[in-house]
Amino acid sequence: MRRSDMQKSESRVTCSQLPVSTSLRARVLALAGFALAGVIATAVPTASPASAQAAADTVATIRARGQLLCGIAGQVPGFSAPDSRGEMRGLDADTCRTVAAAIFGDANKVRFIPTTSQNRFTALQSGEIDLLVRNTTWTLTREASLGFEFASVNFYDGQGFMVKAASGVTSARQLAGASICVQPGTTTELNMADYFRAQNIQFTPVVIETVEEVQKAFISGRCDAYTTDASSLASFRMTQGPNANQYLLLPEIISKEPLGAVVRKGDWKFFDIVRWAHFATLTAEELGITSQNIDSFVDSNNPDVQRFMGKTGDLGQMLGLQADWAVNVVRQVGNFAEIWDRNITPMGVQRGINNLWTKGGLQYAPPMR
Ligand SMILES: N[C@@H](CCC(=O)N[C@@H](CS)C(=O)NCC(=O)O)C(=O)O
Repeated sequence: MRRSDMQKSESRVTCSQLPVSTSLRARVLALAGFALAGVIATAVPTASPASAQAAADTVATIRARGQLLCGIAGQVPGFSAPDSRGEMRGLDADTCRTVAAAIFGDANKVRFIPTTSQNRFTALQSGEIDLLVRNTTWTLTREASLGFEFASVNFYDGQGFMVKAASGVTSARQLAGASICVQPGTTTELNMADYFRAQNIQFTPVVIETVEEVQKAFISGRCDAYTTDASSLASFRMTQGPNANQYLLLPEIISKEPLGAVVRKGDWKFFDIVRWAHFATLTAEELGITSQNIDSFVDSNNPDVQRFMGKTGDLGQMLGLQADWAVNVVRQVGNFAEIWDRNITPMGVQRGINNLWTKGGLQYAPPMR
């Protein structure tokens, strides 16, 4: 299907409740002459406006505020969703916490800001958030054109399709003529178009902004299939409880979706902290250090452990942090395996390529020295 045909058949539902954009637009437009205003006004970020903020000292801003402002999805169990007590839980939420633990020695000094697939990038560009950890795929465009850098990857994912088991569909190749629910402003939307065009298969995208509405549309039968990152499909299935087996994940994984933590380009001090907070969780896993046993490593004579604990060397100082920054990350949030097991394992998703490199996976931390 050609793009023009696709657009004709596209059904668009716009969201009336965007958590960020209203105040965001007002704030940005108030900054007279600020290069970003035009971008926000059209809500289609294309240039590299964040370079205007390259000189900003994000860490100083975070310290002065006393809190990290972390953009998350807020509605994706396993990644970021409130628990019964209203605490934000999930892999993305914990990634935010590792950064707060590194900067403040207190993983709780985070304010979670819900963003949508559509407004997440303007929220980061404008400074409404310091850090974006929202099921967001690392792509060339997002770095080279939107003015961001991906500091870490917390989940190597891929795009999948879910159908109702009762439909009898068992392969994405059987989706000819199907209507497929997807969220806008995502790599998902683009990959799907590429995939079906390459196979010469016609389909109707049903583009819906909020995850709640997109899932409702799929459940009610308004679309025949639902496509997004396979991890999010697992999350959706889990939330269906006893009805979970009514939904089937098709075998085709059609893309690479390295999901990670995103910062504005140019503030390397903050970039380094976000990146090495993640590497600290991997290094701890590699060294066998957990939130539970970390105190038993205090007197270790292993030089790698001594540096990790801040007993020798000056790694903390180099990052502008306390000597025990990595200890705070692991004690308060856990090593990567603990973070994974707490958030992802309950969805029935295997570690697979997200394992440490020593176990055949892609998670690899450069030396902490
Ligand atoms: N990884 C893709 C897709 C991201 C995305 O929006 N995923 C959906 C999957 S459920 C999501 O997070 N929705 C939550 C929401 O919109 O609140 C991207 O970066 O474009």
